[in-house]
Amino acid sequence: MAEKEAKSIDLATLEMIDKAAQDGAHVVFERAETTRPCPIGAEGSCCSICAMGPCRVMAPKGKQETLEDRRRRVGVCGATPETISARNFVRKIAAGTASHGDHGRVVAKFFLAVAKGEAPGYEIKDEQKLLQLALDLGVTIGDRSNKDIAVDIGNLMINEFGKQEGELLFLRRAPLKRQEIWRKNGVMPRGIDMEVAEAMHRTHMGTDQDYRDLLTAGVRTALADGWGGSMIATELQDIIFGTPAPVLSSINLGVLAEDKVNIIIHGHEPSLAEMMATVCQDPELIEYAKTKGAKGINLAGMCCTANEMLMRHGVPIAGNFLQQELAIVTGALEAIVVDVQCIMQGLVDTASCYHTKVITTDARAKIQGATHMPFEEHNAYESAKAIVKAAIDNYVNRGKNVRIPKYKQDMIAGFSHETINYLLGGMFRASYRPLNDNIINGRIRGVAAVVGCNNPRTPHDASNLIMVKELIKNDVLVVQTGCMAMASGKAGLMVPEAAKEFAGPGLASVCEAVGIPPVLHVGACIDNSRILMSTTAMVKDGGLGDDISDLPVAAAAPEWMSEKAIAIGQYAVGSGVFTVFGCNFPTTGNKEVSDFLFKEMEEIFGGMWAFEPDPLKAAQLMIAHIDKKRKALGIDKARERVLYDMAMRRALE
Ligand code: SF4
Ligand code: MSK
Repeated sequence: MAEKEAKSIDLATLEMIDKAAQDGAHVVFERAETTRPCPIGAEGSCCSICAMGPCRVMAPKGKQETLEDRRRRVGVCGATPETISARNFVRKIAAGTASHGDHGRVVAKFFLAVAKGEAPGYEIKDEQKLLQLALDLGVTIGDRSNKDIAVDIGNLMINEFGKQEGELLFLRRAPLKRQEIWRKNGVMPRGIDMEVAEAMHRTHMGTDQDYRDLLTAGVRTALADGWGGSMIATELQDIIFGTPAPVLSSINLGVLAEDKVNIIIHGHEPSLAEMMATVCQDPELIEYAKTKGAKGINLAGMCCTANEMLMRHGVPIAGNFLQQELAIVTGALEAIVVDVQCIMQGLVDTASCYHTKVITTDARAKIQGATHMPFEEHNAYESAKAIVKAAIDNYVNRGKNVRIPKYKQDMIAGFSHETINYLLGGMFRASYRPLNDNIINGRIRGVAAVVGCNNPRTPHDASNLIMVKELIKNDVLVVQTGCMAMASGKAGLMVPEAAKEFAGPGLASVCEAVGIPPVLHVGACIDNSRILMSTTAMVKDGGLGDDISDLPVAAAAPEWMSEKAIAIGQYAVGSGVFTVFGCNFPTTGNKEVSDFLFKEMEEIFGGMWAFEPDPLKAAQLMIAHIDKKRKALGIDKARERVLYDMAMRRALE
């Protein structure tokens, strides 16, 4: 059992790992055992960017290095371990920024098509947000039609990708002090694509070879993700698909249905998934499913496409990143329909043991052995219908080897920045004032963002659970995105009752008064941009300093694995947030580079990285940072006073 628990704390996952072994199906948990990480690459000490290498520049373990040895510990070109480590780190940032940016670009083009009426079946759903965005961007409203306003916004947003000079438009949303810090340090991103291209150029053999300069430039690249590509994707998706509001749903492999055609949507970009949700309600297709012996069609999600569909429509979630192959192992999945990012190629091999069809839909993400059924936005309904029909046709191939774990858990999601505003302040005076007040009076100690992926190098979902429970127990309100949000959802932390059971008395009293869980689901990975907006709103509402770095907030990615996570971490730190990563860290082989990230960045940007694989210790680091900020704001005493509040005493009793 102990060996099993080292893989996951999720019972549905453990049950399916066993079934996979019985069925002879290969899954990620097994591959993580047979394919061990390369220790040189893991610590960032390998360079493979030119054909004179790869060059390995690890420090000798356990012995003092002579100056001469240190001089010789360089790549063939003479690149120092610092340059190699920083280059590797910045390349991850560039890849992450490119991924979120490319997502944002596709959304911006799609938005423009919707605005022009060239994407039948889609429309502008959130007109209020459209007008708010027009105001933010300086787009004339007057008596113009929403369509004309949206066309202007679409063009402005597309322009953000190819812009050659100036500053990204959303950067002006940040607190003024933050903008000054960015300008002073020359890290205001100009155009999103340009920042990615420049990062790739800087890290090419023989270009930027000063690790501090590389890592500082990496901030500019990353800001082009958080305040650029990701924010564009979030904002425009909200306008065309609807801004999330609280919604009840359920999560884990138990959401799959024994007697229906099961379809999972997996990946990150929601345009197709939105149409899939509509098509699965089509009476003609439901009838068609019945002709094949099924009772209906059951749509569920995986990874961030799931988060998008959960947040806006309450579509249930089958699981997070490490569960994608296990959904196939149930034997009850007719099709797994994928778009981009975080899709394991292993799906195809797992599917070869069952009847599941792996269907790719995006021209940028095909998989050998999968069926490609392109999603055409101009013909969206028919594209989605063809995919759903293929899944229905596959129902008759479902074998007898079916076992759906019984585990599923209720959860509430849909906590967009706007929703939090309304919930706290009310419809007519939406604001973060009540949150700020509760932080100042000490009922809420601070706010922590716990985000990111799963990683089979650490027990699935375990670090998240330990960290989040420790935070809320200490009155820290937790906001989550990505696969970590799903881990908390599965563990029952995203229902209002969790406040009473798991939160400290101060946080619990606020959650009970507002009717929210102590752990808020904010969305997909790109929706970390919502957290940037929330922190900005906290600054602007007053009483907590004049910059994001003054706030009693912290961030973490305890089970990260993706390059996107590094980009997110760097833009969080570059925005002034203390950010702890667990599992492993890609610069541990180099003290100078790690010192820059873990220490020097705080002096420059007010935020810094930390690496702590023990989730309990990591949570305590976050709490200590929050307390440090409370002290600097002079509100640490307020927290002591609250311990003597009668309501708090009653709660304690
Ligand atoms: Fe080696 Fe330098 Fe080439 Fe990197 S760039 S592989 S360190 S020779
Ligand atoms: S899906 S990036 S595994 S959070 Fe966004 Fe999950 Fe990480 Fe992919």
